[in-house]
Amino acid sequence: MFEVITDKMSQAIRAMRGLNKISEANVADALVRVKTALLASDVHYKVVKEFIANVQAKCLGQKVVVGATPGQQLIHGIHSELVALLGGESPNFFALKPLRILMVGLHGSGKTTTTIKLAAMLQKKGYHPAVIACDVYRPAAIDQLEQLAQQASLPFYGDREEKRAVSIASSGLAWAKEHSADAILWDTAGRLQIDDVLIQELKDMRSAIQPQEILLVADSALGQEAVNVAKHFHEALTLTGIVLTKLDGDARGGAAVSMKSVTQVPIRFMGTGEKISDLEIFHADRMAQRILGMGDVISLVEKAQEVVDQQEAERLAEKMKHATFTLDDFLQQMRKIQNMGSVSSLLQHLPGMNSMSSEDADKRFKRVGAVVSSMTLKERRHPDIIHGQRRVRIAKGSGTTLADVNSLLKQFHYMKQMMKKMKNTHGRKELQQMMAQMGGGMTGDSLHF
Ligand SMILES: Nc1nc2c(ncn2[C@@H]2O[C@H](COP(=O)(O)OP(=O)(O)OP(=O)(O)O)[C@@H](O)[C@H]2O)c(=O)[nH]1
Ligand SMILES: [Mg+2]
Repeated sequence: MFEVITDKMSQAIRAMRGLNKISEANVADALVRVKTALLASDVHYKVVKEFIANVQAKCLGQKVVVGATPGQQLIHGIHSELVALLGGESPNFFALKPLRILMVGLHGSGKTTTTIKLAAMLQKKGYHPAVIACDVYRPAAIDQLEQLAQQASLPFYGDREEKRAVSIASSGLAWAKEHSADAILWDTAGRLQIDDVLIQELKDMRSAIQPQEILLVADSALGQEAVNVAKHFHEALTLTGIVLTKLDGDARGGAAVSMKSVTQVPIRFMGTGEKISDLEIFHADRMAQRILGMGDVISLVEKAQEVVDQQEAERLAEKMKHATFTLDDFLQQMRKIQNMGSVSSLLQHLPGMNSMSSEDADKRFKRVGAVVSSMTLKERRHPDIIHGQRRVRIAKGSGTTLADVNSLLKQFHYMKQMMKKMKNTHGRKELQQMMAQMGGGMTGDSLHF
């Protein structure tokens, strides 16, 4: 996802890490790379200009905070500016009931697919959705929506005799109300480009159905053009949100970054594949982290969830409650992480670790395994007894150094402390947090075996 912007921005960010002073000259210097990265990713030039000016103003006026290096502080400034650019925190989309949603967008942007994806998501959130086919132009458009609705077991309304989209929109509304739907989605026709006829039709539909949400579905590969498309649709219809589609493709990421800032319309969802489940809620902060290569601990947790089964989760949660989680369990978790696939791909999700080569990562994980394996059963269950001579023996036995052993124990101790704080939460949630903390705990000094 967004490889160009991610690669270039993370390169720019890496170069900043070592910065030991914030002065006008070296901030400007560092920001030249950021600027180039954004422009190369198709971010609109006006957006780039404003972004750089904001970061500069923010960073230069700031004193260096104790505990942070100037480089880190600059990165932090860029991150928060990027979050703001991507839209910050949006209000909860799922707060209203009933909810009427009009889906609009250019031809082939993914309206029909997204209508179904979103309806399916609403169903998961406890709504009773229904979808209404209002594309009367493209042959087979109605069939496409009907088939997808069937696949997702969603109520569907269409009228193949009626040629006026507005009439279908209205009769669909009445039908959906009769069927007690509390989230109604209208799929509409696309055009190759915005034209007056399309806009008038959408305006008429808007008057007829009074939607609370008008979502623009936009292909993220549109690049610079995305900004104009969003602007036009917004001027004509007053959009309430944007859905970016095809993020799984080779989009550079510029569209995402520019659209919100030019229109002030929040990005609400992102399509990440062709399957009905491939729709995610858009989070500006997670996307900013991803783009900057700072990793996304949350996706790591989600990935981890797929591997750790429910039973195991409950067993571990129980252990955590009593803080009897041992080094044995720790080792098992490490192995699970390894089994989740390439360690390096997982590490990309951890802050500060994405620059580590897969070789490095695998070596480090192996080292952890070796250290724990060199402990006796008793030591693994009661790590508190591992003092002086035992540490030396373990280091020798595992072919590591005393510092490696100390570091691992420190990290484990940190995890246990985190667990104690989590006594009140439950099962799977606890495990999620633990996995996230594991990520966080490994990123500090203690990681450097
Ligand atoms: N890979 C990928 N493909 C997608 C995504 N969203 C939609 N598509 C595909 O894009 C193509 C067009 O999607 P549609 O939903 O038919 O687009 P539309 O806007 O309704 O198109 P028209 O009705 O012709 O205007 C289909 O092949 C979809 O499977 C996505 O997030 N990722
Ligand atoms: Mg369609």
